[in-house]
Amino acid sequence: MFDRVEIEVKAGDGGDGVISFRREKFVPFGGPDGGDGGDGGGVVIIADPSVTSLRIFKHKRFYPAADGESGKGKRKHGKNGEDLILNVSVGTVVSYKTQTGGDAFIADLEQVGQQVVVANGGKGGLGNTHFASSTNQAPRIAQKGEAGEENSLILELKLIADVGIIGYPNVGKSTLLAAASAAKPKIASYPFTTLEPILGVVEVGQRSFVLAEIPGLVDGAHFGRGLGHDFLRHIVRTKILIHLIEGTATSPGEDMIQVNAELSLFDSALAQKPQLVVVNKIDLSQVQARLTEIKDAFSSAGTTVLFVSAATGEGVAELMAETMQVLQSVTEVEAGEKITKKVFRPKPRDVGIRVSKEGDTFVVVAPELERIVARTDMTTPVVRWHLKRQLARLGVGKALAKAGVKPGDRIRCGNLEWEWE
Ligand SMILES: Nc1nc2c(ncn2[C@@H]2O[C@H](COP(=O)(O)OP(=O)(O)O)[C@@H](O)[C@H]2O)c(=O)[nH]1
Ligand SMILES: [Mg+2]
Repeated sequence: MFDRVEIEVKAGDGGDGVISFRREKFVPFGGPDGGDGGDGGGVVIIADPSVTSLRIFKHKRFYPAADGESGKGKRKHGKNGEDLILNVSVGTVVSYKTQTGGDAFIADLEQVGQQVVVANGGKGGLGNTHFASSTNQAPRIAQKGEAGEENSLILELKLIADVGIIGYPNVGKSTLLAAASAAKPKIASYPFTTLEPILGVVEVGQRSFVLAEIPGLVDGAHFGRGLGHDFLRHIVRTKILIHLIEGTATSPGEDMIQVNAELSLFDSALAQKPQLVVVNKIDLSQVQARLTEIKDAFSSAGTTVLFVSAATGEGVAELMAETMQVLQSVTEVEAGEKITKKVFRPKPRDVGIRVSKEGDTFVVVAPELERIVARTDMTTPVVRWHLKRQLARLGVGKALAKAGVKPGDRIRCGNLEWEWE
């Protein structure tokens, strides 16, 4: 089970703006016509119901989106880089991996089609057309494209039940869950089991689904006590049910009808989910003796019934293969109904500016600013002017003032050094 992976994403860099001048036969000095660079593509993660695990992300770690193209002469804008879309399972929790090794929550992709931007593409640089002024009609400057964001991400698949096991107490729900998966539910220790859903992952060939025991629905345990939010969420999500029946019951068919009646009293939507009806405990001789009788009773009621022994494991693999098939057909129908809901970043990332002093130089640590300056040519005044605005926007000026910077002092940020003015 690959339920947690770490990947690196990088949004595309913005294309550079260009320096170019119009060349026309009879015009001696054409004006500037350098186009802007295209924006880099972003990296977007989207919840896709056809992705059943995060397994594919194990094979590759680095996911870069396309860069923007450089601008061209004749004011031609460079092509924007395409977004890189990563499809993940519904129920994937996306977090940033922080520098200190912790993780910072970004989004919980709970619904089909839900998406989140995990790295923003760099803006394309401006071509020299933007820098013409009355005093400089032939500007020889253009902006470089901005670098795309780079992030380390953690993708975690929060298990959500696909299949629920229902049935009266003691029919063997916990035992079946334990037999089919690696889950370790408590067996027969509590009359009302626990109200926390117990989940297990069932692997069938290359595919898998999440199986949950749904306790307490039909034995009245929900009355008065209320079911936890988590529990209800699983019940709602469950796509199909395994209805487990006690093989030693006086009338197994009657039991099924009773449980379904109680189920619809509890939640009519749940009662309408497709069911696989399964008789348990066929290892017991008294059950063996009446297999045909049980089968006939169910089939005259219009229901096909399967037989297993959760205790010995007999018929369990076949039941799980059957469950997988039914689940797939149900999921395919659902995937047809597209729900799209956008999620945006819950809060802007911490700009986190710190100023320290190394000798006479003030060192500014500001990740966002470092990203901006990484590709900036500081020798031109316009670029310096842009940088100043960014410094103000990010509050770097304030931080420096607090640190006691004076005009003429050296400032360093990333690979860039300049004089405070
Ligand atoms: N003989 C036999 N006993 C079983 C089988 N499955 C479960 N049991 C027993 O039935 C009792 C109730 O099982 P449990 O899984 O806790 O039922 P739950 O209340 O539906 O979760 C336990 O004593 C189990 O050992 C089975 O296939 N054969
Ligand atoms: Mg149980």
